[in-house]
Amino acid sequence: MTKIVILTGAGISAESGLETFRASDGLWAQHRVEDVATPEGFARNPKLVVDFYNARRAQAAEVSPNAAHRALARLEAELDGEVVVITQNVDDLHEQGGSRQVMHMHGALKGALCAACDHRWPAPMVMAPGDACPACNAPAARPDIVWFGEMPYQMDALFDHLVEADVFAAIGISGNVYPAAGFVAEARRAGAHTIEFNLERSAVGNQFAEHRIGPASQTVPEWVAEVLAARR
Ligand code: BV8
Repeated sequence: MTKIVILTGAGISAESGLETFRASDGLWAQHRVEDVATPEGFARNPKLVVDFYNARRAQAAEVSPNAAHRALARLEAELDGEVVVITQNVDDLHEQGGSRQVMHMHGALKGALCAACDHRWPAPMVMAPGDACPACNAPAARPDIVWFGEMPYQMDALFDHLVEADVFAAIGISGNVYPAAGFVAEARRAGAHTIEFNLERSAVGNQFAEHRIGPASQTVPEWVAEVLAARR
C-alpha cells in the first residue's frame, strides 16, 4: 500500500494570505525571532509574545484554505494508501481544507498550554500573560507553540512515518529550520522518492530527487491529479 508523507511550511499558506517567515515583508521582518519565538523572549516580555500570537490567531481566523490544502485532502480521501501531513504551520488551514491526519510539529495557534502542569485546552482568541490554567489554576497559560530551542512535538511518531514513506513531499518550506529541514535526508535514507514544491529551491533543495517550481496552489493540485490517475 502506498504511503505518502508530506511536510508543509509557511509557503503552502502564503496564497491564503498568511505571511511567511522569511519573505522580505514576512513575520520575522517585523519582529526579532529571539523576542517573539523563544522561551527566553516569553520570559522577558510575555505581553509582546502573547500579543504576537493573538495577532496571528486573529489573522488565521480571517483566511481560508487554498487549492493546495484542498488537493492534499483530496489525495488523502481518494488514494488507495496512507497520506500523512506533517506541518510546521500553526494555522489550521489543512484541517479546514479537509485533511484528517495532520501533525502540528510546531504547535497550533488554536491551542493553549499550561507551563506549570502541561494541561492543554482550546486557546481563546485573545490570550493575556498570566491567564489561569483551567486545570491547576496557576497563572501560567502560554500559546501551545514550539519555540526555538524547544523540542518539536511527536518526533518519534514523525520519524516512524518518515521511514515508512514511499513518497516524501515538502511544500513551501525554506529548509532553514531543524529538525524539520532534516526530514528529507531521513526519507531518502529509507528509500522514499522525494519531491520539493516551492517557488525556488530551498536550502535543502539539492537533497530532493524531483522539484516542482511554481505556486503551490497550481503545482500541488497538478501533482495530486497525476498521482491519483497513475493509481487508477
Ligand atoms: C529543536 C513556531 C532543540 C513558531 C517555529 C541544527 C542546525 C542548526 C540549527 C539547529 C539545529 N537543531 C536545532 C537548531 C535550532 C533551531 C533552528 O533550526 N534554528 C535555525 C533558525 C538555524 N531549531 C529549533 O530550535 C527547533 N528545536 O531543534 O530543539 C532540541 C533538540 C533535541 C532535543 C531537545 C531540544 C524548534 C524549531 C521550531 C521553532 N518554531 N514555528 C511560530 O510559528 O511562530 S519555526 C517557524 O519557522 C516555522 O514553524 C517553520 O518551521 C520555520 C521556517 O518557516 P517556513 O515554514 O520554512 O517558512 P519560510 O518563510 O522560512 O519559507 C517559506 C517558503 O515557502 C520559502 O521557501 C518560499 O520560497 C516558499 N513559498 C512562498 N510562497 C509560496 C512558496 N512555495 C510555494 N508556493 C507559494 N505560493
